[in-house]
Amino acid sequence: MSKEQFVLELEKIGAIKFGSFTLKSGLVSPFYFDLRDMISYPAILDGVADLLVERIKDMKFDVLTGIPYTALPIASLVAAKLNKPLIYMRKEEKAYGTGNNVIGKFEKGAKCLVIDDLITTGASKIETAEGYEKEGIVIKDFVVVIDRSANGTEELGKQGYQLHSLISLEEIVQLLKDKDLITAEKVKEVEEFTTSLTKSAKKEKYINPLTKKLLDKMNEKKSNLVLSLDVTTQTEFFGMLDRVGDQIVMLKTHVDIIDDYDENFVPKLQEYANRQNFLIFEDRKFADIGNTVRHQFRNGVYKIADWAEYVTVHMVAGELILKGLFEGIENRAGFVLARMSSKGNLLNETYTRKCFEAAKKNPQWVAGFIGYGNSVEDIKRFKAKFPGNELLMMPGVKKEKGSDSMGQQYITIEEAVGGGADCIIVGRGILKADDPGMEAKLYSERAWKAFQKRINS
Ligand code: S5P
Repeated sequence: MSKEQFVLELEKIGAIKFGSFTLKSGLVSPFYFDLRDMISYPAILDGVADLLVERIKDMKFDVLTGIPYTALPIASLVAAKLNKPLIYMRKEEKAYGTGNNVIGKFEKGAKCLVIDDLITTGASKIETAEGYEKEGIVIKDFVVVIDRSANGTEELGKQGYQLHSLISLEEIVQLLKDKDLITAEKVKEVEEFTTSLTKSAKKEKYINPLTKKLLDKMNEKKSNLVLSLDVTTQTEFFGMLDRVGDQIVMLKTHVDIIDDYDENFVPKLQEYANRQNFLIFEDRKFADIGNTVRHQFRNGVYKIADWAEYVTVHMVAGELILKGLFEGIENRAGFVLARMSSKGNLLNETYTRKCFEAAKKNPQWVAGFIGYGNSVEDIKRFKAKFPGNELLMMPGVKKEKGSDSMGQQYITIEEAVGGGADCIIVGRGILKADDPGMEAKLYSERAWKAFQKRINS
């Protein structure tokens, strides 16, 4: 089957349609592609498998996969035709044990070629690659049947992947126009639609005022060190601030662990913040329904909203938690916990992606993400998926890699910042040092140097 015949067959079975379609994102698209039903037409399935074989037969790879569900049967046929082993990834991550997320036989370090039906933004491809990479499989190339993306090649390229496609949207449009299957008007509509997508993909991104405030303070103080002041008395708290406050850009508190908290605590903290020139971030990790977090933030003993400009927010209750927290108040924003540093935490890739989607929809309430990665590469990939200009705040940082006995994991200052952390959040690395003042200076200088190096490269 030729490429042209294949496109005409797809049109006949309704897998490619031109009209007016409302997408999940709310955008109205002049075309709609859905290759799911193709498997029920043996001649078409065989035809596309032959075309893919032709496209990839000279590429170097050890195993082949297809992204479930649509591309998996296609990849099976291609693998059989090429006499290559097939593997695939469970759609749901196994909740227990290690590994076994990949079905099929492969050697560690095997090079895998990934087949998919379509590409729109490239985000799900990157997620797939990360899943395989975790299992020791190397991904470099993706082959899609139809490329309908505005900038998929660039997006994958940024992550070091190469995109190959059988047919582009433009080719399909041209062919159907030549056969008088779509009108010139429709062709124009498609062109306008794709141009506007490309433009919006490149549009200047919004900066949250509190993101900017933190960036400005970092530059002013030449520090990207956030101190996590996890001590339990006011004497220890302010005693430690006397020694380290000048080195930090921001102070992270857990106000509820102070045994002798009283009405003097907040005014004193504010006086220190003014004098030592740092911002205040209460790590309250809100996680309840909107109405409850609104009270937890604004009322009660601590009245956090009165004094903490930044707070941490879990997304487990859904994105309306942001409305509950921040609606109607000025100059407050959240750091969304998109990944955690603790061993065995339940935040998986899908959850992380949902955090990004929530932030994208509510940029006025999100200053950044809390996140952790276990290597420079891992952090880079994570950071590349941030929807806008949010900052990456990274806990689990020490001078040396390691862990504690209660699940905390640590990477080094240079790995954290080199990978993409904008601020490092450090507690015990400084608090437990013989000379916390000197130690804070050392952390601050090393983190700032690594930050300058990354920004300038
Ligand atoms: O995933 C996370 C998120 C946070 S905010 N892992 C963390 O460790 N934190 C916080 O960072 C944690 O609550 C603690 O206050 C700090 C790390 O402290 P350290 O003593 O381990 O450096």
